[in-house]
Amino acid sequence: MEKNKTSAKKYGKAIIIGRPNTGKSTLINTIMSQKVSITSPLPQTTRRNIPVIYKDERGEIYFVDTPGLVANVKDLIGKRVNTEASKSIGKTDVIVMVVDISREKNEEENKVIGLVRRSKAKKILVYNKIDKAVGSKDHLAEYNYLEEEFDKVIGISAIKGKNVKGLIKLIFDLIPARKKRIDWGDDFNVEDSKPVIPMESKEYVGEIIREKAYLFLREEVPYSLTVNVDEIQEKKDIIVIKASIITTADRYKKMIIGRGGRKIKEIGYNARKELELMSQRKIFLDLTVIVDRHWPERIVER
Ligand SMILES: Nc1nc2c(ncn2[C@@H]2O[C@H](COP(=O)(O)OP(=O)(O)OP(=O)(O)O)[C@@H](O)[C@H]2O)c(=O)[nH]1
Ligand SMILES: [Mg+2]
Repeated sequence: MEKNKTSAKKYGKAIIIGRPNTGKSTLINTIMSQKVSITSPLPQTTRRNIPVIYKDERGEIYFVDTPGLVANVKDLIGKRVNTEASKSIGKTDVIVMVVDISREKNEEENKVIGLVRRSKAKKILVYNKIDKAVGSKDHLAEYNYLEEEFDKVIGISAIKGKNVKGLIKLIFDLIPARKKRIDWGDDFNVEDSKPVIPMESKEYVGEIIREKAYLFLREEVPYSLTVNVDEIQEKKDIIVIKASIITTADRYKKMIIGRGGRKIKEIGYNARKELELMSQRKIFLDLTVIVDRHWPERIVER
């Protein structure tokens, strides 16, 4: 009995794509029941592909959360973000395309659909934010024409968790039954029932700080910044983290620091709180702001 069950398990890969801000990272966090990918109300929050493994009695799904595809690429970050999303599309079993039905469709969707068309993978169209857009307020009609290109269609609320279980079932249904577990590589320890955060902790801590910066800064500033964690020091009863927010100009630095240091304090306080909650440890966060006009040119491929 047990043996049969094991051989019927499914192992496959699903990538989550869509234009910026449709709720891809929120969805991945809900699926994993923990924060693995940062989210914010601003487009282009995710900057690189974030892989995670979902595991239950049915098998394993290797998910990749991708940066939202942008239509008019003007800057280096935008370019990089598009390349990241596109390169993830190869060799996947399932493509999960997330649209935000509370917003009008635009040319970014065309870019996404262009990519989807090129793939032979199974395809699921996800209508997200059904909690927000109901009845006359939604833009569902603008997306309906896409349905014929997809194997399955489902409406969900990533933030409320509505229908997310249903979506996971659809993914398992579309994953081919394989005889053997796939070796996902060294990044993952799937024997552990807890999902593994596949980032170096420095990177992950940096992402949490970046998320809080996005949250508390005015719109144009976030795109000019990146976060570098210089040091994580484990002491007996405290973890000391030294990090810098790197931005491209003095005026941004001023805005990040804020009057009397209020902004940076707010960012630091909230990042620290979240890190303490996650690690169940006391944390000292030493946050500085530096100007480096050239940081966007220096992002290296991972
Ligand atoms: N009302 C509502 N808001 C949602 C839902 N899912 C996500 N959001 C919000 O939409 C915004 C964008 O969410 P993200 O998960 O960061 O979107 P994303 O697609 O990962 O964006 P990029 O990484 O920029 O491509 C955030 O403010 C979320 O809280 C949902 O189901 N309902
Ligand atoms: Mg995202």
